[in-house]
Amino acid sequence: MKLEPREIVDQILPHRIPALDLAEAYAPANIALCKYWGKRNEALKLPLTGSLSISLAELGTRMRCRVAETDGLEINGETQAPDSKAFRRLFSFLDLFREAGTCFQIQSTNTIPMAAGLASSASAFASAVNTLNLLYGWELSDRSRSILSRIGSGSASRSICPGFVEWFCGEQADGMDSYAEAMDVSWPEFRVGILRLSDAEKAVSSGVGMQRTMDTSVLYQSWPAQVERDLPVLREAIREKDFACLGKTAERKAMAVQATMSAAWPPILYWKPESVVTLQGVHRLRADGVEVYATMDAGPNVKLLFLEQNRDEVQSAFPDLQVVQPFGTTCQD
Ligand code: 2P0
Repeated sequence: MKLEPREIVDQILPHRIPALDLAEAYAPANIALCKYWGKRNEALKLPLTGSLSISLAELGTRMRCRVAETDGLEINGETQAPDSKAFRRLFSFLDLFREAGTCFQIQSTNTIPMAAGLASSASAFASAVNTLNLLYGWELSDRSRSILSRIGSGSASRSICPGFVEWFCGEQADGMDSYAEAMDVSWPEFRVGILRLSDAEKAVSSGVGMQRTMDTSVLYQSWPAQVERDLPVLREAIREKDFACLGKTAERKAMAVQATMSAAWPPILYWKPESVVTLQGVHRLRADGVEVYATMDAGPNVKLLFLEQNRDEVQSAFPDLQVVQPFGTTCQD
């Protein structure tokens, strides 16, 4: 069996002839509650474990694609040079879908900072697939779009769906069983707070970071077994709306993934001093009886998990907090 990304894409696409000249679509960013960290196949972005996330409603990427004479990319109104990282990464992904000779002018608008551990690659690749789906008139299922997005960036597989989303690890070599699906749970009181501590681009990309962790961290050996134990706990906590269990499990997973990275060589430390101060602030709030939990990803920013009933206390402790309502509208304070 062929395992080249274009061959896999071929199995999914009905054709490669654009149906429209212009299309536009959106995908939300997502925050992992049980993290994806480690691949079994680099080219197809097949994970070593399953993962589970919450999609961020209005925080994400809107992408507009026009069939044109030449390729071009604008991100948040700024033209990107053809040799820039963002241009090369996006267009090598788009090459999987188009015939040679088809060119695209892309305008991408992010409502989240790029490459600062706030999952902008997830919403970027998922919005690209959603946009191409409209441009080409493919009418692909959520599952197919999740598989295609995953080939761009693993976590993008989860950005196809709203709310709580589980990405199944799968076991097939071609990755056709490694896709994400929304959980059938609505939790209107659930809040994610974003603390934007730094928008600077990270020194070690997620891809490089996870490979180095797998190759050199002695603590990584226990990671797959931990995920196997914690994923069902998290799933059940979401179904039962057991917030304390969800928060504790998610925070422990965030700390555990950082522990695996810290033990890599060279060590990977995405945190900034402000990240530590924030985590200690979360611990203090909890000690005062406020149910708030923290999670972090491949970056210095801290994301808080809490319920609407605790919003005032959390917001007065963290005045810069941007509160997202994953099952409602976004509030910016
Ligand atoms: C996650 N992260 O589950 C984890 C937690 C970062 C830490 O998925 O190599 O940008 O493109 O598949 O998707 C970031 O990884 O990596 C990520 P690639 P991606 O959200």
